[in-house]
Amino acid sequence: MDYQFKDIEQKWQQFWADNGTFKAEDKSAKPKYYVLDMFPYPSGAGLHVGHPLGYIASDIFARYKRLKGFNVLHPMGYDSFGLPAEQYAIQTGQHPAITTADNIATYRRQLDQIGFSFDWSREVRTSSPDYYKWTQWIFMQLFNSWYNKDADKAESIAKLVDHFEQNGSAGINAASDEEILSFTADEWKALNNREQQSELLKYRLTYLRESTVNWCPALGTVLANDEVKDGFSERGGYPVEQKKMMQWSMRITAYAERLLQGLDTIDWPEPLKEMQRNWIGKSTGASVRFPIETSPKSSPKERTLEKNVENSLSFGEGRGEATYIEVFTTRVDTIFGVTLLVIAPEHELVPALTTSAQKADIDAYITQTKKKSELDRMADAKTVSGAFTGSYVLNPLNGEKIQVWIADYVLAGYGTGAVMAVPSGDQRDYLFAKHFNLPIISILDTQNIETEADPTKEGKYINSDFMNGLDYKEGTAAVIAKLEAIGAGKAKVNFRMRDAIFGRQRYWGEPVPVYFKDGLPHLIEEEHLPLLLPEVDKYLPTESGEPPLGRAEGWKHPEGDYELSTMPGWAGSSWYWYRYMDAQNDKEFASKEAIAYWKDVDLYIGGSEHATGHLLYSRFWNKFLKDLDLVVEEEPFKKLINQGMIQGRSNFVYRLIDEEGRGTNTFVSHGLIKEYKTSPLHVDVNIVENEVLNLSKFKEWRPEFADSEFILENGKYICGVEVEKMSKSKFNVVNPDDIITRYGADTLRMYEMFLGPLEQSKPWNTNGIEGVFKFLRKFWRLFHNDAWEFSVSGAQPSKAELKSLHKIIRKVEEDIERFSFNTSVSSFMIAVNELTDLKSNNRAILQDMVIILSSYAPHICEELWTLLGNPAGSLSYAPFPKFNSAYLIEDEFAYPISINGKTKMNLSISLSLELKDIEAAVLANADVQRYLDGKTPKKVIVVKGRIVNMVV
Ligand code: ANZ
Repeated sequence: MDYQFKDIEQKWQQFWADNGTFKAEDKSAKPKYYVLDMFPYPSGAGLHVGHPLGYIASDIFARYKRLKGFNVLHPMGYDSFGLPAEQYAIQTGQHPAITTADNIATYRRQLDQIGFSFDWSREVRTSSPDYYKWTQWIFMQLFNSWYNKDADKAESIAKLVDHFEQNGSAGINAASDEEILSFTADEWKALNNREQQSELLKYRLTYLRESTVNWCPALGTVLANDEVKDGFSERGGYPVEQKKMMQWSMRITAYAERLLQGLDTIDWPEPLKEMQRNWIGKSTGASVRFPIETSPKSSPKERTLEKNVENSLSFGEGRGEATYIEVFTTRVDTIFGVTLLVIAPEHELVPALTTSAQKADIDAYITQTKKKSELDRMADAKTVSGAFTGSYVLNPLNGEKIQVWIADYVLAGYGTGAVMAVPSGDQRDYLFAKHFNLPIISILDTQNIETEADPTKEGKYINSDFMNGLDYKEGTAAVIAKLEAIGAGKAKVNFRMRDAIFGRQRYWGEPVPVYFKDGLPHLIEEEHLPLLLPEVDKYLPTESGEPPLGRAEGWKHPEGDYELSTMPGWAGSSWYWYRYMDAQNDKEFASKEAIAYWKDVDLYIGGSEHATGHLLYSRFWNKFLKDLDLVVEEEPFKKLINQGMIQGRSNFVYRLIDEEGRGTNTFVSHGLIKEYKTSPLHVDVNIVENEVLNLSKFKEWRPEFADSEFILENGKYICGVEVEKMSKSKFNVVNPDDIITRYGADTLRMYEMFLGPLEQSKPWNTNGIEGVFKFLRKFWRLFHNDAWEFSVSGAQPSKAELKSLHKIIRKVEEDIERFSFNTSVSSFMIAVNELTDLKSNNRAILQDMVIILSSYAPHICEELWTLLGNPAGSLSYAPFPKFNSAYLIEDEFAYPISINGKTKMNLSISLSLELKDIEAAVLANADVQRYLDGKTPKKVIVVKGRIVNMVV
């Protein structure tokens, strides 16, 4: 029979489903291997050909690992909470759970058609209560934990309370809010429950606090930084503004250092690691307190400097009126070059520092700043602007009086929101000082004031008695020591990363398992998990502006109101790989045994758009679960690969424009558009083949084109082509279903790999798909005779056959181990061509070929495998053929045999023969004898491995 891909593929997909062929074992003598895909959000549009790219690669790898004797876990599920289903619900009133279930059904049908070897018995859906029960449970563990910096891990809040009861706050080194109290054990016990709870909130790893958030009025929700691009929401492109709100946050900053260190232990693409490093943004420097000059009368000369600093720094420490401005600097060695202090316009001390004379200036400047986004503020390095507050601080080391300014280049959210400006050390500070005519002091003896100070190169510090002669490192250490001695500063590591907002004012997400009593949050009882998402009449905020959960009737905890915001999109995806290990467990998020066995993900494939969102949050939750001894590995994903995007290949038609500039219903073929006035129009790529427009389909495509006319070239309408993002609006979306209907899933799988290196982005281009289809048919042909009857021979394989086979064994093994899937496809084609040329139908050879090809094209291989007489379904666990290098050794050479300088023929002779034996073999050959025509050569010249020449 000819290659009937449709029947074959349906048959095997059914077989795999019925027999649970890819069910992973939870206990096995085999080594484990965990291959994970980033699970999809099931959108209404279904899968396009770009989506399966990574899934195909991971499936090839998973299947290959099974052949290599591993117990492979290769699961799939759905990240099914999220905004699109809810937006749709708002428009149509349809419950998001229904939309989501429908979309999942479509995804599942599409995925099944591609022949993936997923273990569907472990499917997860983040929106299903038996899943989000555990997301809520993890939230509760975070609420019940704090970060002990001395132990460098999370510990239970109960332990912290014990410590407070016995020792007060002394001896606690926590990652906490800034404004924590110091107290004795007695003082702690004297606090009422409310006071204690609000203090503990400053330590919890998930906590409530007022924060400035990205508020998107159109979406009615708060967005994470990575969901905002250039001041607009990534989804939908709506404007985003800054707003202060009470918000749940996750204290990810506690893990900043571990998140950074961990990157050195994992095999991820370097650019991705670099993005995480930048996001974490570690800076090593110092914090320095500049005393505010409180009374203009007391000049530093009247009091000793130390006294002065001490007085202002110790006065009212921590509470009441501020007496100093704290800056963060990475260049504390430049402290003697500080000639002004610049604070962010939003800095909390601005009102207190502004003198009445300067008030108008400062107010005007603040108004102007509000119009700029943070991004604009950082990007705009050239325009200098700022306003003087009228107040001064003192340099803590030399008592110099320093003006305090506000300027928008200083960001409120970074460091302390205040900068010690060193015009001779920093370019922005220099421009600022120049513009406002402020003093500039060199800090190095070699320095011209216009050059940036670089003490790492040359020059000696000046303007300081104790730094003279020191190098950069020593100078920095000396300044810090001085500052520490007078309590005016200390070494400090600063991170750019902020705590992560953990709440959305939306419906379709996990309810936060918290209720409020006396204004304080309390966890619900664990036995009441999951806290189910309640029904609401509409998916909109309430009249009073509360989130949609505020509409749920009778939804109330006996002791108080439930939290009304839901968890953000990243909650469910921050731990899902553990659920696959033990997806049905209703006692634990996964059993200890399952976690001890599967441990971590060996290979994770997904898009690079998750570089700082999902991949950072997942690492954070993983480290937290590790601290609680709930999981065994510090990092969740050992190796990660980002697959490239498949771009759309758009086609265009060209509408003829008439003299009045109006569009006509005539379309000009692409090669002729220079001769006419036309305007381009996207056309559905599905009615174009090899750039030729199907005219009748075009007329049917849209009613307005029904009687369109065409100006053709060579009788055809040729379309224009451009590579763009694959999107509905560009009519360039290619649905895998259509490809499968025409060519089958095996062709689709191989073709997607054939398009190019996995990591690279590349346009979808069906022009070469026929070639892949023909290859599979040719492979099928090897097993069949001319009458398309299955026919293989049991003969001993020839050397040439073995050589072809072992070349491909080695190539595919090397390629897959390097994740170079595209290069294998062309090697398969070469091997099949070689075997075809050799007229090979050798069972031993072909059976091994079937195993090698099966991870790429599983359906055709299953069919051939059973035709070869093997038990159905056993292919997936057959041993991958062993490469034997002996078959590749070139042991013969085809000598050109020439007589009187003319090559007559080639003759294969073993390379191990000596010269006289070669000569004998040549002369004994019947064909050579024929050429010699009975004559004996006068001379025979043999060059080993090159040529045999005879003179007759
Ligand atoms: C004095 C100085 C002298 C500085 C010098 C630099 C060069 P990174 O590496 O990004 O951490 N800075 C501190 N807080 C800031 C804020 N909120 N907004 C804008 N700039 C801020 O950079 C730290 C440096 O950026 C700090 O070191 C501070 O300027 C500035 F020759 O202090 B430096």
